[in-house]
Amino acid sequence: MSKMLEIGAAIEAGKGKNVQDLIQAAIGEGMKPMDVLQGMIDAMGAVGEKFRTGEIYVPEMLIAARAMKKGLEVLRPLVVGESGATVGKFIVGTVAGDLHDIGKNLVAMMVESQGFDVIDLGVDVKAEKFVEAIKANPDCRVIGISVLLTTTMPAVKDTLSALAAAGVRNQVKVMVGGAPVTQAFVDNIGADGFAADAATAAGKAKELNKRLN
Ligand code: B1M
Repeated sequence: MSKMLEIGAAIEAGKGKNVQDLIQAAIGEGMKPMDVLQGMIDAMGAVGEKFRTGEIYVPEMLIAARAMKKGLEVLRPLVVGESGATVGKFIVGTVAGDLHDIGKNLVAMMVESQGFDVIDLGVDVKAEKFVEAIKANPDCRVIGISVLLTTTMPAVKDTLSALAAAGVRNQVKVMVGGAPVTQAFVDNIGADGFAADAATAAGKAKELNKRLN
């Protein structure tokens, strides 16, 4: 069985330590960190499919997510590298009501690898917390909102309204992403950028950052 398949199986089985050891071994055998990362994302997608079809339930999804995060602890330094100088600040969080953060963490990692100073607000981030973070970082030009549930998508629009009400909306460009998000949704709520995956998000952050400098 290929190392990547073994990593995927260990993620699904929730064996975080195995995932870490297998990642080290795969890198040692010459696999690129980005290829390992993509394989891990695919493995989480397979977990999601099993949940969707009712083959597994939330607890199994949770243990897989934990194993994925353990793996990312090992992979992160290899992906982020020594990005010294910062090109700017990037405030990121998962929207209020939503506890999914694997994708958000990957986006944070990839944006950091492009030289940004990332301020991660975590999950279930209320609109006022985004407002406070922007006020505390007036030099921040780009913020990112991650959303994974159709039921929490309306909270993204509420967050944009809260930024406007607080008078900070024009200070930042807002990028939105997450499995259910589309460009049409982003346009419809008046956000500034959409990215379907973490690598694209890193490029989009750089593009949006330039637009306001
Ligand atoms: Co939940 N969950 N989950 N879940 N979960 C999904 C999202 C779901 C699609 C599963 C399914 O039904 N197939 C479904 C949502 C359906 C919908 O609304 N569309 C679902 C559900 C229903 C639920 C619960 C409601 C289940 C329940 O309790 N009945 C519940 C909700 C809890 C809550 O949030 N309030 C729930 C709970 C959970 C756990 C907490 C157990 C766990 C999350 C653990 C964690 O994140 N720490 C979990 C997990 C793991 C999943 C799945 C299996 C995997 C999500 C994931 O991490 N994918 C997921 C199924 C799926 O998505 N296929 C599912 C890997 C990750 C790398 O992909 O997050 O899409 P993703 O991120 C990508 C892109 O989206 C993009 O880049 C990332 C990397 O390439 N991206 C951005 C993400 N954020 C971005 C931001 C950007 C730009 C790009 O700019 C700022």
